Amino acid sequence: MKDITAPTVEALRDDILRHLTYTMGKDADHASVYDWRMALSFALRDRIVEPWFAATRQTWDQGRKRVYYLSMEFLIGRVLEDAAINLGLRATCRDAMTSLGVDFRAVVEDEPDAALGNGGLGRLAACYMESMASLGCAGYGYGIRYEHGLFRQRFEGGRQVETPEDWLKQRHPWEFERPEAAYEIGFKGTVEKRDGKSVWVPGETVMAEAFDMPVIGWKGKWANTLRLWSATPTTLFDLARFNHGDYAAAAEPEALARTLSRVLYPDDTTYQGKELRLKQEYFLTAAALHDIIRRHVSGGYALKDLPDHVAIQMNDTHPAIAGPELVRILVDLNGMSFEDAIEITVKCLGYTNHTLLPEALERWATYLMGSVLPRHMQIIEQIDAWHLKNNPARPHYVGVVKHHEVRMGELAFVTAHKVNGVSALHSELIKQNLFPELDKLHPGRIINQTNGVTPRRWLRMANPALSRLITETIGTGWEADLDRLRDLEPHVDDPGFRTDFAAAKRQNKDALANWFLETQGVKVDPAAIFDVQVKRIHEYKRQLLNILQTIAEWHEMRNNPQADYQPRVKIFGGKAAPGYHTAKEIIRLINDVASVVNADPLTGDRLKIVYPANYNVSMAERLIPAADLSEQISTAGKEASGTGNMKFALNGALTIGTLDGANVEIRQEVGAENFFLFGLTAPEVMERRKDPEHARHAILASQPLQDVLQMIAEGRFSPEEPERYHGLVHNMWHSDYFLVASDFEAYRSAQAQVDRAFADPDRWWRMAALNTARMGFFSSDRAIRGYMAEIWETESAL
Ligand code: 26V
Repeated sequence: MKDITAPTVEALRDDILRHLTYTMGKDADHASVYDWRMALSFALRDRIVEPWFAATRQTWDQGRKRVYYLSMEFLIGRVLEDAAINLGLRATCRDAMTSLGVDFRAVVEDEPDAALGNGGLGRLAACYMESMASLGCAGYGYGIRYEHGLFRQRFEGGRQVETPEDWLKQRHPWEFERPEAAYEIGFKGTVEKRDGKSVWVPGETVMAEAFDMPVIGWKGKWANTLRLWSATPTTLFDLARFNHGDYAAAAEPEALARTLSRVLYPDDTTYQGKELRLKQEYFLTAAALHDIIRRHVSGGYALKDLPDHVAIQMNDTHPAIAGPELVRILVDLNGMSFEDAIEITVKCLGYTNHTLLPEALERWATYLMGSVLPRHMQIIEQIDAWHLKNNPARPHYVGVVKHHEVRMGELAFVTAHKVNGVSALHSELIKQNLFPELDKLHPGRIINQTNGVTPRRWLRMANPALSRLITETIGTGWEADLDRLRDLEPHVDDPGFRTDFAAAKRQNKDALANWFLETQGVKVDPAAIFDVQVKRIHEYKRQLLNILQTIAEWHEMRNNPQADYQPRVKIFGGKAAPGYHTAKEIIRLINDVASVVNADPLTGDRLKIVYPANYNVSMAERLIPAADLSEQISTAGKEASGTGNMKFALNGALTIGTLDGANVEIRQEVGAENFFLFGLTAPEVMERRKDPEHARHAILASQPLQDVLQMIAEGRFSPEEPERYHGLVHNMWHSDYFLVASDFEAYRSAQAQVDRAFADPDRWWRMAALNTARMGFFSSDRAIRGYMAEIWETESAL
């Protein structure tokens, strides 16, 4: 085993050359970066297969309980370097490539991101897969192998333009096709009664075909599987129609099926009752459940013992049809009683809620559910009735089916034994605001599991400079035991350590500044504060607050050029949902302001704005290690947790933020004195909204904000179309639901505190290093241990 996971540079080089020759059919003289990447990926992949088989074998032999993580999104990003890191082979890979005359970084960066997710929810699923593998938690991820991941973003005249993403145009070397693992999935049709039993006769069917990706844990001690389903037609071709010359119609069954796994829905803002989305959700869930049951039965176990062997986690409500589907499998296909089936179902299922935004909560019209999944609609009614019968105190307005809609949150709640929020604040708000009645009927069912991020990818891989310093200072082992970062604490009083810490940050900032120059054509001062806000563009995340404050700062610099300003680079990144008009206006405003500010000789290097297009996992890996300041400024009560906030603080950025999501816990951990807090709290937000004139009052109380809004309204940043932002400005005065105006002055003074702290390097680098030292809690290993103990009732195999 040892020589498999720890080859010499020469041995790895031989493997690479062998794959280049025999897998890629290329000789070294004519190989492209792509060929080298494939050859290296296959050479590395060979070394994952053994531990992967070993883990699978051990799980079977020991009859281990398996965890199944069902998610419509897995935002994996690149795989090659992460695999190399976890196998302990990054340096070996680099040296092997160098010895072949190939630039390792160029090879790594040639890999397209697997962007099978929108944002936080999908990236969390990817971090959790990595932690489960690192902890030896036997598990599978189940998702969809979208042919096209999240759209690519370009800017044209400052506006977002979307183009399709095409990660599978090239071969993805990390997947194994499994034609033998295929299931027929039905839709529509009718429900018939035969001998008193319900039989669903689908009107449409597709095949779900499996593609497996190994997920290798830290040091290669364990590996799990991410199984992604691809839709293929059950009948390939309508030969009769083809022979009649009707070629388009002949290909219809194929086109219909492939549509199912064609694209990821790019909208995580507003729920829309789209039939295709419901079909995707059922497609994933049904394929996963059939696979789970087949594995259980082939292990020789009885269906009644399912909860002893199987834990299924629903990542938000997207796979919440799992409850009805499992009941259907047990009752209709296996003759179990409904009472027994629902009991087993509840014991197996867990539900994680990721949002309180009412517009993002899934509800399906009963007519749509009844038409796409007629048998499931009956079972949903039955589950609702069963729940009411067992809970006669349930208020009349509470239920799974209400006003001709199926509420997926309520369905997930009543079919799960545990429901969890993703930060302490969020979990409290679930109890108080989202499911207060169900919480009373089922005390203890709602629990908290604060999110976490994998330190392997987000510190060790993304930030080699800081990782090296950490290892030099406290030794190895922190990657798998992040609480050990606390050992850094005594060193923050050592000026030499602080200098080294600052130097590591500077190295990352220099690299980012070069990248900005090369790719964005913007020259920035690497000594300036790198102030970063990267995340999906949403009104509640308040990128608008950030850009309005930036304008105010610029205005002040121009009016008072002598004053002592800390130079700043304001960095933005993120995509807007294609149909989210306001978010797209905010993007355009940021770009318009950047054009004006960046060209202003009066402010010059003291203020720059950079907004590189197409923010994704790989760009996050570049930006986060180079950040000084992390913007986490959502309206309190709206951000369920945030995970970017954790990645920044772990990498030694200070946070400017509201008391929202996991910011609350981050501040507790790193210390209030090492966090720039501002803004209304969640209860204050509710209170403030009761004043219908809150926006006008707040604007009138701030001269700088009035000036900023006036500049925008006059077309200062859109001279060719002065009225471009009249809608935005009007909304600020007359609605401002997300309380940008109410928090504006508090935000501005917090930014002034940032300036003062940055002007004192001793103080700043002490604070920054303390952030890194105290972020151990936010490892996804801690989070997964919590899920294992409190939801999945399973133990590590290591
Ligand atoms: C909703 C929908 C609606 C249908 C179309 C596709 C789609 C995709 C995603 C969503 C919900 C997104 C919810 C989400 O991403 N929540 C984020 O979850 C993170 C991980 O828990 C958390 O850190 C963020 O605060 C939270 O916004």
